[in-house]
Amino acid sequence: MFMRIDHVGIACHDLEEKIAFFEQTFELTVVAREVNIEQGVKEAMLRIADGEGGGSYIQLLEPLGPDTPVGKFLAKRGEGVHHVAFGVPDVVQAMDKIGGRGVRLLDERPRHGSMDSSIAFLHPKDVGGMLTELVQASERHAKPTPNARNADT
Ligand code: MC0
Repeated sequence: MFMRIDHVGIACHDLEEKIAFFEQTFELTVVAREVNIEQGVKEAMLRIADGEGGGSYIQLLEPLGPDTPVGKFLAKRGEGVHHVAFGVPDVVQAMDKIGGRGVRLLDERPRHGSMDSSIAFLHPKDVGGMLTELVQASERHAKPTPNARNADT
């Protein structure tokens, strides 16, 4: 069912500061940036590798406010790994299968994710304490344009 680790989402207080750290320390490149109102985040994707059907990334997440999933996470736990996202070929099919196996779905239907992907979350309490995201990549997600440092998408 899982094709790859699509991304690791990291919650931070200051997106620009964290981008600079990841670029300078690990020589990663930002390939997309987005403000996702529905999810309450400002985020950046830094490419690790390309792959068939989708790449893999570090996703840096700054909350748009305290009363958002990432805002609440930061208040409770501080900065750190917020979720792990797995690439799937068909997110609706994966939701049906996983939901049918007793794991709580946090989304009734797929939502808009980074780089036009379709995403859905699974309850962390049902996945060993790990907030888990399913990602069906778009073509753009699989082959992002490099150097989107200042391009909000
Ligand atoms: C909460 N919990 C977590 C967690 N967040 N455990 C592991 N990782 C996390 N990130 C734990 C809490 O400690 C608590 O455990 C229990 O789950 C319930 O949490 P809560 O604090 O009572 O509830 P809420 O209101 O904070 O909700 C948590 C929940 C929520 C995961 C349901 O954040 C959610 O629906 N998240 C999915 C959407 C999301 O995270 N969006 C932002 C990323 P105890 O033991 O204390 O009961 S958007 C994104 O990433 C997009 C842009 C993309 O990838 O493209």
